[in-house]
Amino acid sequence: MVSQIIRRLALVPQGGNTGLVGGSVPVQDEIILSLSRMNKILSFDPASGALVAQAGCILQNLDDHVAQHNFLMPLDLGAKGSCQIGGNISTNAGGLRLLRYGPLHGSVLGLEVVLANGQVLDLLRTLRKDNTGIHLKHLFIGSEGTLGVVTAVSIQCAPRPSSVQVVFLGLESYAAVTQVLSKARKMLGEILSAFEFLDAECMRISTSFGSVNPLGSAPASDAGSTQSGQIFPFYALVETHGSNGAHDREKLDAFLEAVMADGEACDGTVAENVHQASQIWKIREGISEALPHCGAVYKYDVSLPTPLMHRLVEEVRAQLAQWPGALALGYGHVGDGNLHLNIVSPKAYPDLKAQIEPFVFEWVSNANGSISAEHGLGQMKADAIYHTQSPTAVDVMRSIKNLLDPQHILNPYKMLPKD
Ligand code: FAD
Ligand code: 2HG
Ligand code: ZN
Repeated sequence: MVSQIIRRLALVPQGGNTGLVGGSVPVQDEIILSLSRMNKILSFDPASGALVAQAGCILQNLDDHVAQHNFLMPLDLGAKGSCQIGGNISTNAGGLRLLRYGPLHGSVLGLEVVLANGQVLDLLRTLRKDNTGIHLKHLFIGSEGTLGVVTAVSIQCAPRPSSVQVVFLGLESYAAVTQVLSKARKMLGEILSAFEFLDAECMRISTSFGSVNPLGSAPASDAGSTQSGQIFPFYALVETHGSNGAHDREKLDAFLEAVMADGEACDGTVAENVHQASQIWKIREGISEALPHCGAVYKYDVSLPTPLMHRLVEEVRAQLAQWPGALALGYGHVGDGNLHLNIVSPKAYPDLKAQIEPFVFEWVSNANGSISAEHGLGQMKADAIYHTQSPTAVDVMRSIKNLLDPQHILNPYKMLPKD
């Protein structure tokens, strides 16, 4: 670190390199600082659920560790087998169960961070409550390695649910998705742990590359089949986490009866075992990995008022006719108002991005949404920050950057726009 200050060598902190906005990839000649060998679990307190670990620990390994004590990591995402907890914190990753366990700003108890001047900022406490001054840890959650290198983390884990139920529903319209969401919130209440949606295009692509549609003609256990049977315009994946199987199932059955009786869901299936539950999750989690098989992929990760989420996909779709083969598809964390709009195209059209991207960003901005809900800005979206943040807010961000990293050696060219 000291020689870096003298020589002003820039570096890019890199975790699992699963980020989707190029944050962990050098732009010029920056040195990659891999955290992979900082992979030790330092402590776990089964009384409080506080886990302390080095930043390079893989999320799945941490979850496996706390599972031995009947606890669960408070975040989960499709990249859990490779992403690292330091990367999760630096991107403020959202994921599949934010609806239930909240954002990392709530569950991170403390951090150890190496600053640009080489000092170690030790904030690695395990206290739930600590109002002694400014909460500095929050500066590093979601700042994408631009303010410091996270080297260790203390995080509040949640009790592992003894009862997990997973339901998959076929729906006729996006309006039905939002109606089913409100019913799930009301009728499942405290046990609701995830509410995800996908449209028909996502289902087609996910089932073409290994996932099986449990509402199609192929049996749910027939892994690897590409037979998807009837495709509904929309699907919802609803999950509950609870502590009493009989009670949770009763609530779930009442919810299913209501959504069927009111005509909001056309068809549905409840996972009867862990294998079926993971087959259903595979359809949802497999979308992102299936997309590159279709050719070029353009990714947008936006926050929008829930009722508007799929309208954006439809408006983008209407504009794609000029690029043969290009398709827009929508899915995501509808329970958090987070849409993943992806455009896939058999070949990369240079003008597609140039024309569609400003349209998407303006649309989101006019709807008071965010142009990056959970993936961050990295190098791909940094210049779009003004669609969501005011010039004053960006100025304050720059001042913080200049204070903590006056030489701009930590992940330069990322997150903040060019001057
Ligand atoms: P990297 O990609 O290595 O780095 C990401 C950023 O964090 C970079 O700017 C990097 O410089 C910085 N960084 C990494 N480690 C440190 C550190 N120790 N200190 C300081 N800075 C650091 N994201 C979601 O939010 N929700 C999802 O549901 C989700 N699902 C995904 C599914 C798939 C299949 C894939 C491929 C990605 C998904 N992502 C998701 C995106 C990605 O997995 C997350 O952003 C993840 O948190 C990145 O972790 P990482 O360790 O791979 O970080
Ligand atoms: C997900 O929720 C991830 O699956 C990835 O955030 C989203 O690839 C994407 O667009
Ligand atoms: Zn996501």
